[in-house]
Amino acid sequence: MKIENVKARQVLDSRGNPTVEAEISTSKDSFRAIVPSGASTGKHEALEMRDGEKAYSGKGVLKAVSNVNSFIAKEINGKKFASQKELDSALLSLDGTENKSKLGANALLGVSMAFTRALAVENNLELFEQIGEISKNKNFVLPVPQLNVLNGGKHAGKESDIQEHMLFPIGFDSFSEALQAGTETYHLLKKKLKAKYGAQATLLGDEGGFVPPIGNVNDRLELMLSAVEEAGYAGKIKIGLDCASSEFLNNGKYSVGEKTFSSGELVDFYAELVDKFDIVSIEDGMGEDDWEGWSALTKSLGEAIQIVGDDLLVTNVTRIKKALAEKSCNSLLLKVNQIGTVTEAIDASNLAKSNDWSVVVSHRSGETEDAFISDLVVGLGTGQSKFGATARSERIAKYNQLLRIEEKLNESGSCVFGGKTF
Ligand code: 2PG
Ligand code: MG
Repeated sequence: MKIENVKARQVLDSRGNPTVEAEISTSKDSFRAIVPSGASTGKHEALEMRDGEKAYSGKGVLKAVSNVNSFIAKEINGKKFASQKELDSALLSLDGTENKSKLGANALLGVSMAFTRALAVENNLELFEQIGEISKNKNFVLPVPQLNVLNGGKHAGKESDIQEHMLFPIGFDSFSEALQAGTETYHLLKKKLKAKYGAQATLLGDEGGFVPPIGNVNDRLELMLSAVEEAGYAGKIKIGLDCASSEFLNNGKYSVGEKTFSSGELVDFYAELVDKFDIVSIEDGMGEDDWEGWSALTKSLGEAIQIVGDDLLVTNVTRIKKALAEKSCNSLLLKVNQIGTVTEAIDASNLAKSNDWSVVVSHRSGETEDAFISDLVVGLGTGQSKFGATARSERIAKYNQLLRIEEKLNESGSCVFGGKTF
């Protein structure tokens, strides 16, 4: 496929921060993609290039945009690329650094995702089918949606706190039923919060979850479970946490709310929570470089629940290999912008899957209308997504695209739902 032209522009994300949109033209059409952006960013992620100048308080991305319009355009305009890998290899050698610090992972990723869209149309495929081709996966699977209904930590302006409290609707036969049950529970939770704490408690955080004034994680989980029960889904909707614990780790100590824990004490704290509540998954329970803590956590809970590595792994094959060797976790959180190209993200997913880990395809807290990750999760067939609560259009765009894909797969009689059991 020949790329006639590539260009980029600065657009805004769901927090009103600038981000990169890339656009590739081929003989068939023009194809766009927008890059997401995190807040509780892992320190080992590929570099997100920001201008650091006056505009948008330093958050402008005009340098990354200009890297697409100059360096990348010069390299790929008018050239033919036979595969995703060929294009991404060209981008990687153009950048030439380990963490994409020359051109910016945000410059590379926009072009890489727009190319996948162009390739799909060139091959007369849906985007999820094209991703299946690239990743050599033939089993398209609709994911169990992890719904982040209570926001904390950096997504809610509270640093020493668990970041995400999620509903896991696992006891259902289809994605749309799971989405409905999760959404009904989300609405019921809103009612309960309003009745108990007033309307203020139902304001939304960055990922569409509520930010109630409930300091204690036990109280929050109790409230969630009571909403699950009242909605009529006891046992069918479980609970998951993303602790994002690097954010509350200081000088080797973890502070959650009023309490301070050593690494070992934190493992015991989680074990108690798992015991008390219906928790099936803990993400970033330990800090991004606390390898010992991760191994201890997985040793203690890894047989019973999913232990997900996000900031620990940063969708990076080298870190995943280390985590496999050290038995640090049993699940990969997959974020395309942590690594910077579609090919590398797919390699990370395939490595995790081939080692019997589960894989959760994830949004960022700063998102846009681009629903690429919906096709990604189905195309990779990983069976789990983390796209936030069912509110705010940047999250809903993903859920609605999953509903369209579900309809399509149902029509062909090949719709499968749900991931590896945990
Ligand atoms: C996370 C993500 C997404 P952020 O920690 O998993 O929920 O948050 O994009 O802010 O890193
Ligand atoms: Mg996380």
